[in-house]
Amino acid sequence: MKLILLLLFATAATVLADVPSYEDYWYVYADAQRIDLPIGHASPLVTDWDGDGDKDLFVGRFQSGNIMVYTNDGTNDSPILAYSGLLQAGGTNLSVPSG
Ligand SMILES: [Ca+2]
Repeated sequence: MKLILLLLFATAATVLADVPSYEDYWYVYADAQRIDLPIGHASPLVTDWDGDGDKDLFVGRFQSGNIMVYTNDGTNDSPILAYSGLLQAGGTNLSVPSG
């Protein structure tokens, strides 16, 4: 009985210790306008796309599957995002199918 209680306590302590905490949400702006997707289900990716040392933003869109590219004209601490268009290859918009 003591062993079971000890295991339960240890399990509960582990679960409680792993509870994540989240910050409040915030909006992301590009070209001084809030990035807003009409359908939602955005898939963001932050990476240094152009190799200039600051993080850029990619946003995959549900339904069309297109990927919007926002380059960072600011810094990593104070990003200033500018819409650069849809991600393309060979002049064609790339699309990632859903489903
Ligand atoms: Ca960059």
